[in-house]
Amino acid sequence: MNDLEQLVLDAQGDFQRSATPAELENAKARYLGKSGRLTEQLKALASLSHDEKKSRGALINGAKQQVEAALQARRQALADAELDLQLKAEALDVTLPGRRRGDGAVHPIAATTARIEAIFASMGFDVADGPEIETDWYSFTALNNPENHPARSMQDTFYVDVKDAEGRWLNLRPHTSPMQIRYAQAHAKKHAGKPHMPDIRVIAPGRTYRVDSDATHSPMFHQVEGLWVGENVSFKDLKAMYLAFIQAFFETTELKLRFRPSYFPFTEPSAEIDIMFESGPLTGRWLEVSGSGQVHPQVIRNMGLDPERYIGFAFGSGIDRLAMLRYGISDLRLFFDGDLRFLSQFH
Ligand code: 2NM
Repeated sequence: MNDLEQLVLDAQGDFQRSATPAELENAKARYLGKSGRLTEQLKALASLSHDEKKSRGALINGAKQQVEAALQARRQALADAELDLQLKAEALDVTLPGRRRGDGAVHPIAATTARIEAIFASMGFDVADGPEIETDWYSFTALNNPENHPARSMQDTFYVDVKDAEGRWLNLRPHTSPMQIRYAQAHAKKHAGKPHMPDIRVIAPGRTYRVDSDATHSPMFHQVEGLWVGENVSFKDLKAMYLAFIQAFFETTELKLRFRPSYFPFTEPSAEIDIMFESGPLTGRWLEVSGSGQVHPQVIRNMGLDPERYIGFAFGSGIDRLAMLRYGISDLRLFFDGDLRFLSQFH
């Protein structure tokens, strides 16, 4: 092996052993730098004759090309390895599940309300919505509550520190009946003077408030009241309508209704509505699900209608209680605690 072949072999070995670009550039300097081994060879040409220069020069150039090729190959290999490491370090596992925000869901009371609205809509009932802060007249006077009725007391009703035009405290409505009055008034006004007024068929679902709090009472709860006013309605319409509703609500015809005499200032006669399931887990017990009655003539008058001509039937049910029966829940407060362990069971 001649000296140039040895030089090329040494350079290839040095380059191959260089583990970093910096080491490789140092190795390069030992061959191609200002006083590198190849550079020294080229300098040595100066002392040769013209012919020797030509042949020796060609040999040195050949060796130089081999050294430069080895250098270039090693540079590329180091760059490739570097890129490879970087790609591995920055790799994304695209098969990992993403971090997503949980889906929201409809609250069981909202879902129950929507079901009730759909069932009554299918029977031709309108759905009315209105203020939760009411005047004394709409919450009590219009509904035939006497001045000294306990419902008017501060132990039973929440009052707002603002007075209405009559100088009476505003209240948080203790039932949705004020909305029934508002709806009936608007209906009566719309059809005043016409020979015929279509029947009023409306439900008023929504939040209601009473000073009450235990496992079965919450200071804020939900009611749905229904009202049917016409010239030719009777208790049998109330009974048939309520039976159709409650059977649709519980998705069974295997239940019966019972009307039990009761008292409300706004109805006369008045009755509690009980149901009994004839199959399923709640079989055999009468369950109170609603109050009801024939709307008192004074309340019909307060709606702007003539009680000699129009007769009305109404009921009021607790939406929360209906939801508890439907889902088998024993503590009303679970609905309002906002605990996801409870709420996520209704998705
Ligand atoms: C009930 C029970 C009985 C009722 C009465 C009225 C209105 F506005 F027509 F007078 N709406 N709802 C009513 C009747 C409510 O809840 C236990």
